[in-house]
Amino acid sequence: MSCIWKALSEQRRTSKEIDRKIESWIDEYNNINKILLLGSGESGKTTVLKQMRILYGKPFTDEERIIARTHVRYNIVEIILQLASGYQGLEEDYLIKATNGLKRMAVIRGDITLEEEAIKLAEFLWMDKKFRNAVGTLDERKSKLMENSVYFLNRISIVSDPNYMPTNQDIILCRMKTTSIQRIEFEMGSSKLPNKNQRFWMFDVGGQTSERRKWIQVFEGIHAVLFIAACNTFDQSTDDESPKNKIVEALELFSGILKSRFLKEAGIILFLNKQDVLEEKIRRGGRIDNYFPLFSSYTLTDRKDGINACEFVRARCFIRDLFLDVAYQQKIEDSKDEMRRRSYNQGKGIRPELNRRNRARDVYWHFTTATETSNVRNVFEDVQDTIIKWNLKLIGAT
Ligand SMILES: Nc1nc2c(ncn2[C@@H]2O[C@H](COP(=O)(O)OP(=O)(O)OP(=O)(O)O)[C@@H](O)[C@H]2O)c(=O)[nH]1
Ligand SMILES: [Mg+2]
Repeated sequence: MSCIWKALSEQRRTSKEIDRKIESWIDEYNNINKILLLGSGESGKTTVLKQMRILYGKPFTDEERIIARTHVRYNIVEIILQLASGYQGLEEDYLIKATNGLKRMAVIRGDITLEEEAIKLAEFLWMDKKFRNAVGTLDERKSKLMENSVYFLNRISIVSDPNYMPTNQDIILCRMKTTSIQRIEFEMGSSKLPNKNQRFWMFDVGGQTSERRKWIQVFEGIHAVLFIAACNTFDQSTDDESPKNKIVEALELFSGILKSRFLKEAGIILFLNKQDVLEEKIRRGGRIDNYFPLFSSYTLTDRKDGINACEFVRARCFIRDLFLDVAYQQKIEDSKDEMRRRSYNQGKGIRPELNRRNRARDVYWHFTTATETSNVRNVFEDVQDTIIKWNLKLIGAT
C-alpha cells in the first residue's frame, strides 16, 4: 500500500514540477517580443533575419559558413546558367559541353567534390571570352538576373578556391529559398528603457505560395508583423499559372494579413525593401506607368517626401502609398467592426475591454535596403521604439 502512495505522491510532484515549468515558460514567452517576418517570396525576409543575427545575435559558426559556402557556389552556378539560357550563340562544342555539364551538376548538392567541380566549371565559362560574347554583356540582362549577380560574378575566383569561407556579406547576399520555419533570439538595449534589455524572438517563414499554409503555425501571440515588400518588382510577374504583377501580389498578401483574425492583436510594420535595386532600375529608365498607369498623374503632397523630388523618390512614394491605401481601407473596415462590437457590448451591459490595442491599426513604414547592415540597424532601432510604445499602451501606461 505504502508503495502505491509513494508512487502517487511522486507522480503528483512530477506533475506539479511540469506545471511550474510550463508556467515559467509561459511567463518567459509573454515577456518576449515576438516578431513575425512576412511577405512574398524573395522580398528579403531571411536577409532581415540574417542581419539581426549579425547585429545582435550569435556570430555565424564555421558549420553554418560551410553550409552557406555550398549555397554561394550554387548561386553562382545558377547565375551562369541563367546567363547561358536562351542564347543561340553558344555554338562552340566545348561551351555546349561545359554548359550541359553544369546543368547536370546544378541539380545535385551535398557532395563537396561535385560542388568544387561545379564552381570550377562555372568559373571556366565566365572567364571564357567566347562565352561572354555569346551571352552578351551582363548589364543588358541584369534586370532578369538575381539582384546580386554582379557581386558574385566579381568574386568567382575567390569563391572557387577550395579554402574559401563565406564572409558575412556573402551570406547576406546569397539567395536560398526558405522552406521551413526558423526562429532566432536576441536582446537589445534601448534609450527609451535604459535599464532593461528587451528580448526578441524573430520568426522567418517561406514566402513562396506553396509555403504560405505554414505561416499559421507561428501566428499565435505575435506582437508585431514585419511585412517586407520588394519595391523593385513593379515590372515583374509571378510564375504561377495565372501570372500576376508582383507588386499586386504583395498588396493582396498584405491585405490578407491585415484581415487575418489571428493577427488582429499584432502591430504592423511595413518594410519597403530593395530600395537600392529600385533606384538603379528607375535610373536606368524603368517606367512604373507601364504597369501602374496611375503613376503618371501621381504627385507628392507631403513636404517630408520632398518637393520637385527626382523620379526615384516619386516612384518609391507611389509604391508606399499603394500599400498605405490598402491599410487605410482596412482601418476603415476595422473601425466599423469596433463600433459595432462596442454598441453590441453596451446593449448587453458588457464593459468595454481595457488595455486592448485598438483594432483599427496604423501601419508604420520604412524604406529599406536589407542587404545594408547599417540601414537595417537604424531602421530596427525605430522598430524597437515602436514596439516599446505599443507595449506601454497595452499595459495602460500611456
Ligand atoms: N540588392 C538587394 N538585394 C536584396 C535586398 N533584400 C534582399 N535582397 C536579396 O534578395 C534575395 C532574396 O532575399 P531573401 O531574404 O532570401 O528573400 P525571402 O523573402 O526570405 O524569400 P523566401 O524565403 O523565398 O520567402 C537574396 O539574394 C538577398 O540577398 C535589398 O534590399 N537589396
Ligand atoms: Mg526566406
